Amino acid sequence: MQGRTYTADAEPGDHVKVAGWVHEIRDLGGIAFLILRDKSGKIQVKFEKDEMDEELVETGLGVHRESVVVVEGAVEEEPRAPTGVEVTPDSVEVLADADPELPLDPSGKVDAELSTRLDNRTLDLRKDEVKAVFEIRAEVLRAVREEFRDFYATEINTPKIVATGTEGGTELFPITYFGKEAFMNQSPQLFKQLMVGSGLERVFEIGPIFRAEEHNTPRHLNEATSIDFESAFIDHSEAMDVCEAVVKAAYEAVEENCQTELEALGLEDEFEAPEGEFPRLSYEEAIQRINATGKLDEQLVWGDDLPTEGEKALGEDVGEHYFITDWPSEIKPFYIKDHDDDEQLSTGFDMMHPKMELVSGGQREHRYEHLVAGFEQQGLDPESFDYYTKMFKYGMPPHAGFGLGGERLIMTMLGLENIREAVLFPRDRQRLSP
Ligand code: ATP
Ligand code: AMO
Repeated sequence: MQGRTYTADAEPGDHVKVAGWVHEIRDLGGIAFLILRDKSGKIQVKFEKDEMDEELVETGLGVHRESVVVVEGAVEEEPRAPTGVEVTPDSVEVLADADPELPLDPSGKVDAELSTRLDNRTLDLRKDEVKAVFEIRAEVLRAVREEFRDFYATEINTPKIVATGTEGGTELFPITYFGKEAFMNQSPQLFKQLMVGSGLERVFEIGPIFRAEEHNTPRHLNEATSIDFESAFIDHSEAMDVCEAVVKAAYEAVEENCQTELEALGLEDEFEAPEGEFPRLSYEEAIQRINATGKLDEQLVWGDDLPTEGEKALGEDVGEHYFITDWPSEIKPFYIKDHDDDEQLSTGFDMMHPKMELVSGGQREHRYEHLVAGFEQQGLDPESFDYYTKMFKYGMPPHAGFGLGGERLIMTMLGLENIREAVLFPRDRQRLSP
């Protein structure tokens, strides 16, 4: 809109055209105020009924809440106005009227259930504290990209319609691809690995992953955002260094650039970027510590995957971000390399927030014969992964990497109760639209 000024930029002495939504109308009798809201904030528009054109007053005060209006007028200092300035309008135009019955209250005075909010995301995101989550999410992704680039990694995009799955623990979504069976990609795992053998050597991808998770939990989505990294010539320990740096960079960027958003969420005092090195516990130490808490009904033994309650108990015990390293080979995927001196022990690692797992990663098996043998051990047909394995015959360097769950990072960073709050339009078992 030509000549439009954001409300936050309106200064006393200016003559402005401001556009946005009617946040509130306060009628005090002889004087009334329209609070206009836009992306940058809010501004008060003053109507002195006896002194102003009748039609102008009628238009300005007759409009329903959440209608879209454009107001032109002079900006003056007014200490009693919420932002210290107000506009005295010489014109008000209604661009889009809003129904007086709203499915949820964007002023936030009336709470709404999460499902109502998700059904009406447009209105929900008119609330400062909801908008803040997505401004922070955008800042996190910006910072993560920058950090990867500082590590000399190249951003890539890999296919999301694929022929095979990679992550054994979760189901695939089948689709029909010109009469053939295909799947939605669970992870860019194999493609990012193929790229470390290419001229790109070190890559990252931020993109969707699709998982037909059977559980309906507050921390699983059926479409999630994976932040993937993979690099030639590094081992699992160096991959952990990168992982830690990326997570810290995300927190630091939010701390530095998102104070307004943190305030909207009431987190300005609590929010802290993690400091110091993340402790690295071996799987063996992890199960011992979980058992020692006495919080599980049954003691864990070597080879068990960590149950959700176990992760929770350990998280409370450790109290900060930490890694779990040296997992039993049998519970890690085929692409993870075992330790050279002990093939029961893998180089796989997880990075944990006290409340949940955020990352899986490890050094990869880059030796062709070992890779093919690993497929067979896990009951997978190496033939169907031929497009992947054959590249390991033409000079595939040792490499390592990780996948970080984008929504889990945001969720744990902001203390959100439900992962769906970190996605604009979440996909779960019950939700396919909007
Ligand atoms: P993986 O990497 O093993 O595929 P994940 O990244 O989803 O799983 P988590 O979310 O930490 O890992 O879950 C750990 C394990 O607990 C997973 O095997 C998951 O399927 C299982 N799990 C999660 N929530 C529940 C639940 N509510 N009930 C039962 N099992 C659950
Ligand atoms: P993994 O399966 O552990 O590893 O996934 C990596 C991270 O992605 C996030 N995540 C999810 N977030 C929300 N909903 C889901 N359904 C979901 N599934 C996974 C988690 C998890 O830690 N290929 C490996 C990574 C690698 O080795 O590089 C992989 O996909 O935060």
